[in-house]
Amino acid sequence: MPEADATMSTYAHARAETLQCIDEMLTMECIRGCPCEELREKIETNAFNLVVVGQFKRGKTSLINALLGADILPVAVVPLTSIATVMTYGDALRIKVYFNDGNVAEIRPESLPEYVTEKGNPKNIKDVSEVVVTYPSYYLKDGVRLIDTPGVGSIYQHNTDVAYRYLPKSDAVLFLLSVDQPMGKSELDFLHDVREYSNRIFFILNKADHLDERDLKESADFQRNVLKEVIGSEARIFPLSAKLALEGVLRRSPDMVRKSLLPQFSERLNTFLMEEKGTVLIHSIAGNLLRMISQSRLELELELKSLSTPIDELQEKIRTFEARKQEVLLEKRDFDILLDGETKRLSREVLDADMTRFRAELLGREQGHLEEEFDRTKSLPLKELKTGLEQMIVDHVKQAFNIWRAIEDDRLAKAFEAACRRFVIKIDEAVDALLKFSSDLFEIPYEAIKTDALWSAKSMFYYKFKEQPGAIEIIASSLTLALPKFIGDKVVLKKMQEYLVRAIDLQLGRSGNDFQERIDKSKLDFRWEMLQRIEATIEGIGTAVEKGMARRSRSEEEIGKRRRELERSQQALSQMGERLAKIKNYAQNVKTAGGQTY
Ligand SMILES: Nc1nc2c(ncn2[C@@H]2O[C@H](COP(=O)(O)OP(=O)(O)OP(=O)(O)O)[C@@H](O)[C@H]2O)c(=O)[nH]1
Ligand SMILES: [Mg+2]
Repeated sequence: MPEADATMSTYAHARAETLQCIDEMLTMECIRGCPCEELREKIETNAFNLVVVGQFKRGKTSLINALLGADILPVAVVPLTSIATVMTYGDALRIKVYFNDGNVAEIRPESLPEYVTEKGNPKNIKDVSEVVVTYPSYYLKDGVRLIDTPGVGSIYQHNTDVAYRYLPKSDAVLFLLSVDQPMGKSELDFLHDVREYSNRIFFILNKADHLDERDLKESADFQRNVLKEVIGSEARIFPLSAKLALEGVLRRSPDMVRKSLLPQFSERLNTFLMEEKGTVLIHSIAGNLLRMISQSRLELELELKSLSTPIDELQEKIRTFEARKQEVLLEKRDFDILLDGETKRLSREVLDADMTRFRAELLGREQGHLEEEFDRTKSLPLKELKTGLEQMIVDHVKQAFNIWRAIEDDRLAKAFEAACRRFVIKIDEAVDALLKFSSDLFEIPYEAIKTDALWSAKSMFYYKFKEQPGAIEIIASSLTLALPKFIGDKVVLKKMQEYLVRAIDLQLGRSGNDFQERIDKSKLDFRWEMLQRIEATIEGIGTAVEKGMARRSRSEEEIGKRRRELERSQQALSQMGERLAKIKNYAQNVKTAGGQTY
């Protein structure tokens, strides 16, 4: 397998250079309030979720092993994977199991099948939420997370549910098909759903080793035509053999690896990851740093100007600036009111509406299940009948909420981000206007730099979710069983119906509160960060002028010394600006050239 390619080295260079610039800017006295640490962290923790999905037994798990070149995850001929496994970068192979009740256990690699497979952990009786495996693979570098999901469409509905839970978190999807089974209706339906969440899909036609070259081409053409009908355009399909690739790597046989056709796919995947994940962020960070440089240059110019402008004139300009500042402070209040309204609308139109819809759906579905299960088990003694039904309700409600919460989380995060994006633009405009105003007022140059907002509501929102315990507790039902069996049956059913409603409403209330609390907290964080931007700008301009004014009373010699210092800083800023502009240009070019996924 290729260990690196040309794109990677250029990207790696851009990334390293950006980090270097950040480090240098941290030490530059003339740059105030650079959130450099934060930006550095954004680059270092930039995660990209690559979710592997498909019908059961297409070879998803095998493909992950092949990509990593190691036999880590268990594969089998029967529906196997039942829990999602997140592969992420680490110095050594380490495995952690996260349970729904919030517990975490580190396990040995040979115990993995006891947690992630249908055989070892049937119907997820161990209540595992997900498994995280760290491994030192080149593919997982720089924040790529490869996620193995259970296959959909098998007799195990809970496996399908788990796969669906990971779709909203995907940044790109690897969709597995295989040559031994042409695409069926249920697979197409699944693809339809996947496309709701992602338009960045790689189609892989696995098990290519079953066919010779001619038949493989025929199979790929067939699948391509089927796909075309669903997605409306020509899809690129990567035929390969995950099994052969892994064998080739393990036996150190480059010939087998080549025959597996995996390298064609992995090269495309590499390029894509660099373009999508890396450069988009680098572009935006370089843009934001340039913006900071431009603002710092303006402040330097202001101080220089204040060293030489006649005092009367300067004081007159300061008064004009103060008046403008008051107007901006008023605008700040308007932002607050708007933001409040927007988050309230979000709670009402997204959260409340989703909760109502989910409740109706779940209740309808589970009332049906309850009746079916009652008919099936009503001959049992009352106590067993009750316990069995109660357990079923608890299991189903828990499962349904785990999945719903993950999906709702994504919906809210997206809606919140959309609402906030408008504010970021408005705030940036207000800041730009203030800077432009000052540059006109003091007659100094200023270059306004437009860049996309780096602030990400989505990641902030997810972060807050992580803090929430995943456990769902369900109250015990109260029911006396001292009744004759023939009346008791009816009473049990009625009580269980009530219990179902209560269990759902209790969970809904808790989840609703959790979500609402996160909306409120995210709003406060966002508000603080935004207002901070305006304040920092006002302060920066004010301080620069004050500094210049204060020096006016000093000796000519001292003023001259300060002027030379400022000029040196100007030069340093302009060199830094050139370096950042180069990085931004590189990222821009890669961004424009890329973009096509299927
Ligand atoms: N011949 C051949 N068999 C393969 C290939 N890839 C996977 N298999 C076999 O297909 C079966 C299923 O592989 P898995 O990787 O477990 O498939 P999966 O999609 O993860 O299955 P679930 O997790 O149950 O959905 C196993 O017996 C694998 O050995 C391949 O490229 N060629
Ligand atoms: Mg699997």
